[in-house]
Amino acid sequence: MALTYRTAGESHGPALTTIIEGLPAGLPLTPDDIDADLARRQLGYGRGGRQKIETDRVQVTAGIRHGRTLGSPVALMVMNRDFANWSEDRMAIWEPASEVEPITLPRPGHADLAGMQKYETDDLRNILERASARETAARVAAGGVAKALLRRYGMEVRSHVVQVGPEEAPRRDDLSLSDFDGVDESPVRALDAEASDRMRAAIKAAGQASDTLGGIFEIWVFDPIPGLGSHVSGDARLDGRIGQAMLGIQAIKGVELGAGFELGRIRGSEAHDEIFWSEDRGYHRRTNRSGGLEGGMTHGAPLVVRAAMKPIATLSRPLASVDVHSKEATAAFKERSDICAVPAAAVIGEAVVAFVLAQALVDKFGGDSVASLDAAVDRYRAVLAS
Ligand code: EPS
Repeated sequence: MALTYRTAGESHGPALTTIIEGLPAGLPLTPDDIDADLARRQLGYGRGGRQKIETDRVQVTAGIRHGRTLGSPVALMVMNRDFANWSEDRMAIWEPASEVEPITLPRPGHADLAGMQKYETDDLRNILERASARETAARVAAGGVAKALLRRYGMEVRSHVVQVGPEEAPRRDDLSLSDFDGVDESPVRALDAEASDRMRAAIKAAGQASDTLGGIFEIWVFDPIPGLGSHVSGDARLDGRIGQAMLGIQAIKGVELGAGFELGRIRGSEAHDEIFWSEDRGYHRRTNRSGGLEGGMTHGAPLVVRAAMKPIATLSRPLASVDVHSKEATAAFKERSDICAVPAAAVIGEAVVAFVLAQALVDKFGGDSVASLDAAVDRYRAVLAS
């Protein structure tokens, strides 16, 4: 069975739900496998008031017994504590206790206007609630499970923020797993202390100007098993699957794999990673411009994915819009929001990349139980070593 997940839930509804199907039985899991990432997603300088209300913790309602998966769908729930403030009226499931006016001033950069047209509603809350990046908590929950599966086979997923607005961190192509130790202690999840200070100052200045900032983050996956993904069809290529997963995150507008767009500017002799072999290392590369991917497959070097996030579209100094009732020019709807969420987006990026790799792992090695997955991976590793 293919490994898939689906989320449900509105930003200010009762809860977020994640259902994961196709996990092998017998995978050991602890609450911390999920909760640690949920907590990391809530960090970052520049978050708004909502994070003071929420303390995200997972509740498992199906699929796990005595700390191990059963092979049945795993259902995860993250409560929205803020729902208590919305349940009577604005987000009442049934008839609201008092009349709720529709919100008719779509925000540029949000799903509001196109969503109102598509779903034929004059109330942008009907769109906003699901378009909100609150939903990413549910994806991070799925990612925590995927990471536990990957970790079993020696694969570790990390992230760092490389740019906030105009402030860039020095480019690093040589990172190792231990370089990421302590990255969560930076208020913007940057590896370089000086860049971290500049990024923090940029967020502060944007906030003081009632504005918002985007940025760029990078995901690294260490020790991927070679041969995950496939060259045989476009939709089997890991490049495409990772691109889809990353671009499926709210506000992500660009993705690069390895040297990415730079590869369009240089010659082939400078662009590719020459192949070497030694007794102790087997096949290896001295460069990683491919970001660990060739022909839509992992080749064993770290997977490196970069993504650009646009600035948050809810502005406290709102942009020009039009009232969908009167068609009069007006300022867009204004709501409490974040100034910058790039540090959180990096954690979300880890989750979606982890899930794509876990899917590729299950696609390749199959099996209804981790015991059969273990055996298939061991056999394959023995073939690679021979
Ligand atoms: C979001 C708006 C803000 C963010 C939210 C995403 O929520 P609120 O409208 O409740 O202040 O805080 O992100 C989260 C709640 C979260 O947990 O990440 C949006 O419009 O996308």
